[in-house]
Amino acid sequence: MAQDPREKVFNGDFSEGTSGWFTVQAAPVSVAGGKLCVDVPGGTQLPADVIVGQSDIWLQQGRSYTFSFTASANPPSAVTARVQLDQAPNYPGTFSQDIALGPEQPYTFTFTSSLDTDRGQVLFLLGGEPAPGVCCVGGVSLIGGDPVPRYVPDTGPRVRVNQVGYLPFGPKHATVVTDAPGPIPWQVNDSAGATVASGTSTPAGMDTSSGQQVHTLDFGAVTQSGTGYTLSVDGQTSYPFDITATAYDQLHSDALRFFYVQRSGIPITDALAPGYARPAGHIGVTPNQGDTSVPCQPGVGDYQLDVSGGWYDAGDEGKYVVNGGIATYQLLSLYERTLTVPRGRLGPPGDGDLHIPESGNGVPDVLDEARWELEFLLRMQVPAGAPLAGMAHHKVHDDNWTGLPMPPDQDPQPRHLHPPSTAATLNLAATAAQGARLYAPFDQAFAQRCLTAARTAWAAAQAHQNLYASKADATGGGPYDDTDVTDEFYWAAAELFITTGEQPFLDALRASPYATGDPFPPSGFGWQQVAALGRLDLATVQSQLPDADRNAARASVVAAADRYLQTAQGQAYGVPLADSEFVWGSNSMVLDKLAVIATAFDLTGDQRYRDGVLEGLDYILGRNALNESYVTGYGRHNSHNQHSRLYSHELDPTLPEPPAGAIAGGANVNLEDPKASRVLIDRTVDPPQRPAPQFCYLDDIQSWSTNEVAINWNAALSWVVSFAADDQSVGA
Ligand code: 9MR
Repeated sequence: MAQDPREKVFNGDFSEGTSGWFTVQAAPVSVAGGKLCVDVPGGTQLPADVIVGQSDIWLQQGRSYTFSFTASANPPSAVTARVQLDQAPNYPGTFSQDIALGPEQPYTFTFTSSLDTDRGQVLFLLGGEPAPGVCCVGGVSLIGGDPVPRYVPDTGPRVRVNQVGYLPFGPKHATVVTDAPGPIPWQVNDSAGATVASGTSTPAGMDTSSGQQVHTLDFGAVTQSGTGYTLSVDGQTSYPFDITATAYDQLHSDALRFFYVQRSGIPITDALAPGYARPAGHIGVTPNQGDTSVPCQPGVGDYQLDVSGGWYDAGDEGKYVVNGGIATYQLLSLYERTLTVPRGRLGPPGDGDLHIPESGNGVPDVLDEARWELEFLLRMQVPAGAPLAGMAHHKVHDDNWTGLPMPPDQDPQPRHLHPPSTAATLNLAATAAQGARLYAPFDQAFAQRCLTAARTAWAAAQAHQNLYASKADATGGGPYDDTDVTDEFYWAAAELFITTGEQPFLDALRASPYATGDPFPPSGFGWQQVAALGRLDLATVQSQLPDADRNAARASVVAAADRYLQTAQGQAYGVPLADSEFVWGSNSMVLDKLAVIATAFDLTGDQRYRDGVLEGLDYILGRNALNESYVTGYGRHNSHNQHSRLYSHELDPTLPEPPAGAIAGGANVNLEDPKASRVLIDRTVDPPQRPAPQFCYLDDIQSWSTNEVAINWNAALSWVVSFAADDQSVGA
C-alpha cells in the first residue's frame, strides 16, 4: 500500500528490519510480523533509561499530528510514548502519554506540535520497571503537517564532463541529457569565451543506468592546454574543466596522502596535514581501551596482543586484516609497477613525495605508508603456542557502534580481537610475501620478518582452510565476511611464488581452481575477490614463472580488459559497470576494473586500454548522471560529506571535511543505510519507487552505504591516478 505522503516515521512497520530505529538498553529479540520486540532489563531507574526510538522527525509548529502504533508488554508494564526535540540536556517534548501496557493493542493519539524542527524524535520509553520483560511495538506512524518534499539532487547543467580535467592528447568525451531526437551541435569554449572546437552529438537513447535520454559527444580534437574550458550544447554549459598534462598530478599525491590522516597510533600533525591535527588514537590512553593490549573475544583465546598502528578502515575506527590486505597490496603494487614500467612524467616514487613522518628516511614514501599498515597486519598474527598459531585475527574493532563524530583518541569502547579467519591469514601471507621482496633493498631485517610471517601464515591456512568470518559479526564494526577463499589461496600462492620461486607455491597455483578458471569476474576484483591480484602480479612482476604460464597470465589480463572495456562501451557515461554492479563501493569497482585495463596497456601498449582508463576516470570525476565528482576537493561539484567519525564537518563545523583526494563509495542500488533508503525511495507510490542505479547516492554523512571513505577505495584511486598522471604519450 502506498504510504501517506505526510508520514513522518520511516520503516514504522519494521519491514526493513530495525533500519532507522535506535535502542537504548533495549536488546532486540525479534523483528517480524510488522513489529519489533525488545528485551527490557529490570531495575532501571527512569523511563528514559530504556528506549526504542527514531530521530530526524520533521515537525511543524501549530500543525496537527496523528500518532498511532500497536504495542504490548509482557509482563504488563508502564511505558511512555513521546515526541520530542533531539536536544540535550532537556529534550523538550511536544507530546507525551503514559500507557499501562499489557496484551497487544492499537493506540491512536492526536496532538498539535509546539515544535518546529527537523530534529524531532518519536520514542517509546520503556525503563523504570523493577522486573525484566519484553515490549513490542509495530505499525508506528506519525501523520501530519506538510508532505515531505521529495529529495531532488542538484545535478547542475545537463552537460556532463570530467570536472577536473582532460589530458591534452587523451580521449575527451562528454554526455548530454537531452530528449533531442537527432544530433545536436556543441561547442567547446576557452576561458575567454572563444569557440575552439565544435561538432554534433551522437544520440544514445535511453541510458538505463540513469534512466535518462542522453547523447554522447567526442571533443578529442581539442589538444590545446588551458584552464576554464566549457562545453556548450542544447542551451546548457558544462562546469568548467582544464586540459592539461598535469590534470592528475595533485590528485595523485592527495589520494595517497589520505592514508596518513587515517593512521591509528600516531599523532597527526598540522605541519604535515594542515587542519587535520589530532592526538594519536588507540595507544592505550584513557578513555581508549586499545590497541596496545587487546584481549581476544571470549572463547577465542586468553591472550592480549599489541595491535596498535595501521589505518582506520573507513568512517569507522575498526581495523580489518582483509581490507587492510587489499589496500596494502595496491599501494605496494603502485610502487612495484614502477620497477617494470619505469615512471614517465612523475619520475620514480621517491622519499619525501608525500610529506609523512618518515619522509627523509631514504625509503620511498609510498613504501613507508604501506609499511604502516603492514606492521599492523603482522601484529594480528596469532602468536606461537596459542591455539591457531600463525593464523591472523580477522579484525579488531569497537564492541559497539559509536556515534559521529568520534575523535579516535576519545573512543571509549572496549575493543576485542575477533576470531582468526582463513581469509585474513591469506591476506597476511600475500601482503607480507609481497612486502618481503619490495622492502628487501631498504631493510633486509624487515623483509625477512615479512617472509617468515608469510610462510607461517600460509602453513596455518593450509591447516585451517575453512575458518570463515561470520556475516553476523557486525556490531561495532563491519563483517568483511567471505565463504569462498579459493581466491585468497591463489593470491597468497602467487605472491609467495613470485618472492621465493619455490616449487610448492607453483604447485599450489597449478592446483588452484583459478589455474583454469577466470580470476577476473565480470564485476572486477575487490576485497572479497582477490584472485585477480595474484594473476596481475604473475603477469607483470619478474619471477621464475615459466614463460608459458606468464604468457597465459598476460593473455588473461588482456582478455579481461577487453571485457571491461566492452561493458564501458555499452554505457553512455563510459563507466565500466553493468547496471547491476552499482553496489556498495561501486566507485572502487570502477577503479579496480580500470587497474586491470591499465595493466593491459602496460602489457600491450595498445592505446585503447589507456583511453579506457582515462574515460573511466571521467565518470569518477563528474561525467555521470549526478554531475558529481566523487573525490573531495576535485571538480566544481564534489563529494565532501562522506561518512566519517574523523571528518565530521557536516555535523560539527569546527571539524574538517574529508581531506582533498578522499573518494566516496558511490552509487549503491541496495541503499543499505536508513538515510539513503528514507530519502531516495519514494514510498508514496505502490510499489515504492527506487531511483535508477546512478541516482542511488547521497552526499550525506549519514549515508554510509553510498558515501563512506575507505582505505581500499582510496588505494584503488591512488593506483589508477598514478597510472593516469604518469602517462607521457597523452600528456606531452
Ligand atoms: O566495502 C564493504 C562492502 O563491500 C560491503 O558490502 C559492506 C557491508 O558488509 O561493508 C563494506 O565495508 C565497510 C566495513 O564493513 C566497515 N568499515 C567501513 C567499510 C566501508 O563501508
